[in-house]
Amino acid sequence: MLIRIPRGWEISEGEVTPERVYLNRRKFLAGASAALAGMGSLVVPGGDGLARGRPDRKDRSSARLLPLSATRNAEYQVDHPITAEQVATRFNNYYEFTETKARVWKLAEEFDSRPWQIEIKGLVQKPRTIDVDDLIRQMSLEERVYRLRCVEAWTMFIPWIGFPMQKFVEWCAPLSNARYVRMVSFYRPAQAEGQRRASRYRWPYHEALTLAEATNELTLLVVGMYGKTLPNQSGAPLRLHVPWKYGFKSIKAITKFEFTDQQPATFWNATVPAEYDFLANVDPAKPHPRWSQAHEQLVETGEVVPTRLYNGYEKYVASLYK
Ligand SMILES: Nc1nc2c(c(=O)[nH]1)N[C@H]1C(S)=C(S)[C@@H](COP(=O)(O)O)O[C@H]1N2
Ligand SMILES: [Mo]
Repeated sequence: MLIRIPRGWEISEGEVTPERVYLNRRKFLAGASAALAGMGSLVVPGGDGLARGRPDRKDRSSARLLPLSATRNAEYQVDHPITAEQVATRFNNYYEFTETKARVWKLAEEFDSRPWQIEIKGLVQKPRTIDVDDLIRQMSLEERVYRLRCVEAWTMFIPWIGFPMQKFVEWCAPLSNARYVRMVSFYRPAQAEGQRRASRYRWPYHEALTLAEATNELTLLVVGMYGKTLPNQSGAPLRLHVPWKYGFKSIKAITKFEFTDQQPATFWNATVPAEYDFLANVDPAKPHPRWSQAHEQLVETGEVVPTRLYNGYEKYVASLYK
């Protein structure tokens, strides 16, 4: 059975068949392994798991990935082999850089993702700014394998390393009238060519969750993947992953958390309100206006499988939407 999956989820972009995606995949995999062979090892042993703020270029860009160890949490597994690292880190949506998935990793290579300050503001006891590595040191890290289901109907299985957003929210100490958490990414046109183009996008990328969603046990703030620090193309130094929602909710490169009592605007909803809603929960019965959401394609194998309500996480989250 063939479904047509959209290539970008841009109105201007066409759609491609799974065969075409498969061919592209083989092409980018070949390119990726050649690049890896030329670079030597990406991992520098002997790190303490956190990128320290040294001033040389490679440290600033997070291009130098450091080993990051965290115990795998057995509660959060998938019924499918993990997606190969070279696939997950060479097929990205990150419109600050480009709308072409296979080019993101290259264009993001020089991005300065360290040092990195994170601002916490709004309805909290004490607004503050903290360096990302100081924050990470205060959280205990774990590994969780989650499904990542893009609204474009493709899926990967990724071993993230991070900490529950619930712990982070507790640490922020929101006031009792806080109802939402708004998250904002960076605005740096000099380093991100997608932000230099005249476009209809309202940079910086911004997203939000209800406080109940942010403190659900599944919601993870991510600082690493595949046993290493997060590469730039995957959202270094800090991103979100909410596995029961379409991937666009999982904002990358977060610079700001703001607690509010009103529902914040979100990037894709503001751009195309008829197509992307605030909740964006994975739901096979609710088609996108331009394509079905009943099935999805596994990026690595090309296999097409049925989509599950809440991306298979119904038992954790269904009660949020009663
Ligand atoms: N800042 C930012 N975050 C973002 C995006 C983006 O363009 N910019 N794309 C989103 C989309 S559509 C998806 S599917 C996931 C993709 O994450 P991945 O590239 O690690 O697979 O990131 C999300 N987070
Ligand atoms: Mo996506």
